[in-house]
Amino acid sequence: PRAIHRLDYRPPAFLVDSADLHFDLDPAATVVRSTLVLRRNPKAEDRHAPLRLDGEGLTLLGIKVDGVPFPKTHYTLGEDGSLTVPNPSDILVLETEVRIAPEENTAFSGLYTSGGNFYTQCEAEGFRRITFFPDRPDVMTRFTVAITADKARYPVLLSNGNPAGAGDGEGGKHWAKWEDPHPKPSYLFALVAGDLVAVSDYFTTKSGRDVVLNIWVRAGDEDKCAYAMDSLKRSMKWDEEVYGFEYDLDVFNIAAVSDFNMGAMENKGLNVFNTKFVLAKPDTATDGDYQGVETVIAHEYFHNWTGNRVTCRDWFQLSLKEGLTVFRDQQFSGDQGSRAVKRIRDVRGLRAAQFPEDAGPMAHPVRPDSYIEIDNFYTPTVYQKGAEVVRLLHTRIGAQAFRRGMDLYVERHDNSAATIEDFRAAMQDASGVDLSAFAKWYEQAGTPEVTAEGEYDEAARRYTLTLRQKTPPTPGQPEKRPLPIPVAMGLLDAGTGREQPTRLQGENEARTGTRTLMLEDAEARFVFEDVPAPPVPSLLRGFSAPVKLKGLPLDQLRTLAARDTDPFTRWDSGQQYAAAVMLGMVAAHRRGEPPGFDPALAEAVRANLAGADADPAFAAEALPLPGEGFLADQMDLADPEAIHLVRRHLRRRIGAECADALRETYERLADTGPYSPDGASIGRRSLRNACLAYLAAAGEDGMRLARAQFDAAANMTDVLAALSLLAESEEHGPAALAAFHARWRGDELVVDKWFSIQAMSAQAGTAARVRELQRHPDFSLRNPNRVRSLLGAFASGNPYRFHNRSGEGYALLADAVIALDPINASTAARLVGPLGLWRRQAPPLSGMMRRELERVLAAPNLSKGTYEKASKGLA
Ligand code: HT7
Ligand code: ZN
Repeated sequence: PRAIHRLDYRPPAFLVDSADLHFDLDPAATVVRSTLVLRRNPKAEDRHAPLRLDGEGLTLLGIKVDGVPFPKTHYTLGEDGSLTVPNPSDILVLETEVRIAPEENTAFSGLYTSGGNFYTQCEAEGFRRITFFPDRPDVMTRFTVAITADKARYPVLLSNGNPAGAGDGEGGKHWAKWEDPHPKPSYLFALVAGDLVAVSDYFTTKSGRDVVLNIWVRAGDEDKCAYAMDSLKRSMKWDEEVYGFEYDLDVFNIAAVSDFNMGAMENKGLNVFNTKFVLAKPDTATDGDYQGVETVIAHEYFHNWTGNRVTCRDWFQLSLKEGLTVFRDQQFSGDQGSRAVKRIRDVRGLRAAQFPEDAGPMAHPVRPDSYIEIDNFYTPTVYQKGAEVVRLLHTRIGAQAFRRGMDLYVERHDNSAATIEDFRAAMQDASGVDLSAFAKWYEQAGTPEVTAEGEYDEAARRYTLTLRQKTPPTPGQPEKRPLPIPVAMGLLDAGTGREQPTRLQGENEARTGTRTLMLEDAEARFVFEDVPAPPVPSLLRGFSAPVKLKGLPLDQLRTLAARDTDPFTRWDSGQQYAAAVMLGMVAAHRRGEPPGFDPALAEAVRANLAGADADPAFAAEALPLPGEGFLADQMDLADPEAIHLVRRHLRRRIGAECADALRETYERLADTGPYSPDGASIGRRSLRNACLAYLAAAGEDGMRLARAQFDAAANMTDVLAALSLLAESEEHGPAALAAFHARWRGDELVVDKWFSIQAMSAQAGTAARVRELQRHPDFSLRNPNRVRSLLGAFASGNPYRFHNRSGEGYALLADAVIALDPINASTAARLVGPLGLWRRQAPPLSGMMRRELERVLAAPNLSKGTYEKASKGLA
């Protein structure tokens, strides 16, 4: 397969002023008639270029140009499915009629059926599977859509924009027309049709317009839409208040579908959502699910301005809309509850997914330079690191200038397709700050490592902080340049732990609170004056840059964990301290020595519980030990087994040593009132379940507590927290899992949880169980949620058992990828990822992983996406 390169971008030869589409829906044979008004692009480089329209798997039934049938000799159909007119006139009206088979579309890209209804997914390149079109984001077109379908089977007919008429036709059919007044790229096209019901509400915009809000679901799911609707209304209000962005259509539709490759899609006026991110009620959805609904609803809504009104020039600019929109949804969620806890969770996610990607074979810059399959670049780097880079700009120029920059960006690029440079230029022009050095953050892959070294001169009362940065090489980028790194910081007094005012050499006055140092070169020295005693530096407050901060001594980490004024650094220092201790224990375990125990870890748990009432949500973040993945990332070569055993040993020991305090907190936080997904209630449940996890690790008393919670809990958060603990017990696990399945077998999203819990079990037979579960009547390779819940959870969420010495975990994943690739290549390509990280394991595991990857690569007719992941993994 051929790679596409960023620098090969050329403006499109033709633009499409309008597209009139007509759909005659039928699962086996849908007919799509399209009328495109095309005109040569005045900005095109070649004034005589042919007209080329993308197409894939389309059966051409008819073609006319300017109303006249177009002879076969005047156009060609390419092997890739495209249609080329070698000698077009400069302005033409092209009519095509094609046939497609939505019910055979198992890739869920283009028009497909799910549960008897029709849905589309066009980002990134799905529209070409619906009709012939220049399917690239810089071609922005006004669309009108007419849909005809059997009225009894498909009573609801939806598309983008505003409704523009509906009526009955012949033979039991009916029709509906939709007009979208806003020009948009084809990837934002959407159509949904079927037997759906709406949960409706309305929102009055700041200029006083009423917008109808509908969430379309299958009958029976109406009672699970309230939180999505509430989140949508809060998002609409927030975007008006914080960015001045008002919604621009009369109606905002959301349709939920259970077969979907990703989380959701921001199609103009008709968002399509994975049911996982819409449906929530207390007895079926966990707190995490509620938070997921809020975030994804907000994210897709925010795309209306950052992505839809201003879109991307080409797919290399993907982070222009995704990084910016993730930044916006993070800001929104932070504003809904505790900013600090939200930040901790976001950083935890970044470290769990993006840092390993940046250190692996698929490492790429936030703005990639080339790709084989663009679907492979919807990555944590483009999304989460992209959001961090937007945050860097925000930190550098401040909130007010950032807002002015956003205004300018939209003013300059509304209704057009922009680049990452355009965004940076708007921020620069609005702030007057030279941001050119920040371009490197978009261009350079890899996670920078920052080390700090402090030196105190008692006689001069001077403290010198030296910061150094280094980014390890990544594939295709052996040499790295220094990046501009804002380091938000403060100084604590080492003795009292109190925050000190800071005065840098050359400054007239001392400052109180957090200040930001800019590390712009490989090394920088910062000299602080009037420092009365050796300080403890508190660095990277709020996680002010997406870097790894290394080398703080253990005693300083302990002081920071106990005393820092910045909640992020307080949390992070506790985690870093525990990680350092645990890695020491892992090394001891590998030498065959007994594990030992650092009493400071138990003290930290007790101190945390003693102060938990002030902020239970924060305490819940600080209580658990660092995860197995985080620990593995700190090692030159991971040792998943040793890490797991050390972590288990410590959990048991802390659970036993702190049993009284844990039990007391557990009892005190018992839920009394009705379920509520607000931040404080989530924090309390989360802390209580963290206590339960330690108690269950310590022994049978805790397990009995978990069993009692499992039996009595009235919300899914508490039921699932208990079940995940019981599943580790040979005595309680089988009965609890069977009871859970019997109770929830009719609810797809809950059955997903049942699969995941088993896939993430540390029990010895887990790999065999995962194989067996693939034959369970409820399992299907055709449903992406189910694939992710079983196979994704096993390979990414259970390092201990995935890296089982037998190699059976690797083999089962490779088998699944090979079986899934012909059905749904995009999901298969995502699934293969963990095998590509074989260099992080020691022999013989690394060799076994590599061989499985080779087996995937040797599979006949491999899709280009899976080929790209497997071949880059082996390179
Ligand atoms: N912009 C959306 C991306 C997306 C997608 C990409 C490839 C294949 C299927 C897909 N479904 C949705 C989602 C978002 O980031 O908002
Ligand atoms: Zn997005």
